Amino acid sequence: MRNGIRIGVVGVGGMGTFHATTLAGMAGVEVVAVADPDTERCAEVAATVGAEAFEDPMAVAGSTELDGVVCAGPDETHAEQTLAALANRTPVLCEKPLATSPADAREVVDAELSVGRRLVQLGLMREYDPGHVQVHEALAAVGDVLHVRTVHRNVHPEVRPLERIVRQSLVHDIHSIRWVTGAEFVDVTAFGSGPAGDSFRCLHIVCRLDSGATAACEFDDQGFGYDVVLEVTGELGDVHLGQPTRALERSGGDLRTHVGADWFARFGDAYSIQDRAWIESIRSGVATGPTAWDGYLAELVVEAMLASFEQGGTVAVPAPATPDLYASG
Ligand code: ISE
Repeated sequence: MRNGIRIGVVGVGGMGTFHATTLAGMAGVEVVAVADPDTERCAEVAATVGAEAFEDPMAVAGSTELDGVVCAGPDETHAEQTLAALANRTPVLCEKPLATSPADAREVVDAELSVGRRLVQLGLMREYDPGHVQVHEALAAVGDVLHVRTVHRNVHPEVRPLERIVRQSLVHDIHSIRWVTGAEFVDVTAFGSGPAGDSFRCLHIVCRLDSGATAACEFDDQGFGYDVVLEVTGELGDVHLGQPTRALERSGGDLRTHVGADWFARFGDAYSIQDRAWIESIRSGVATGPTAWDGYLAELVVEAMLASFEQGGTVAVPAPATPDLYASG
């Protein structure tokens, strides 16, 4: 007998574990399967949520027994596992990035198009952050958007190659810019600095959008802590979203506040709201949130940014026609 919505989670790293425990805590939802080649960790998470543990991620991604699959393994696995779920018409919550190349992302889009309805929700979760929602709602008051500025500071334990920084981190800023402007990227010009060679840690990217607006993304991977800023300048005013207010400690001549060292402190609520929205979409049969098309377009911008870093100068971003399936969203 079925007790509720049956979910499988692929990958039990930080995000996969978060999804597994968050979803398992929701009324009417059962996490019945978790998969990860790290069998020890997988068994631990499986025991915590009362699921069966699998070593082979594809056993869960391609299972016909599930109502939904979360793809939260390494970036390189997202496209293949999402395709396996799509082959069974199983709804997917895929962590970003959708893929690690535009061609692979396009394959997911094409598979979803051949199903003929949306089944993929992409984990670009800032759309669910209450602060980002407020920015979106405030846009009506500032008139046409002229410029968007994003700042993204991260503390990553290991030095990430540039390709990882852009694909794993900047992908959020790329999506925020598209989301608040409703415009697409025309071209990007990237600048970076860092300790040596290709290990840029501090990035600055200037972008032009097809609405005539501009955007600038600033990123720093070795900052003081986690910090995300979104600022929109419009014809009539601007909207600024910084770090949410926390208590200020005043002592010994210092003024201190805690910002958190990673994104869970800043975006924990957004992830939970996202996961609830995904379950709701499984119940209603109407997919919502960031799409596979958003993931594909983000990949095109990621590639253009990487090309600009590599060869210098301005690099054009391709502008594929939007398929009807994604036109209203
Ligand atoms: C991380 O993978 C995330 O998804 C965070 O939201 C982002 O802010 C961070 O930069 C990424 O490394």
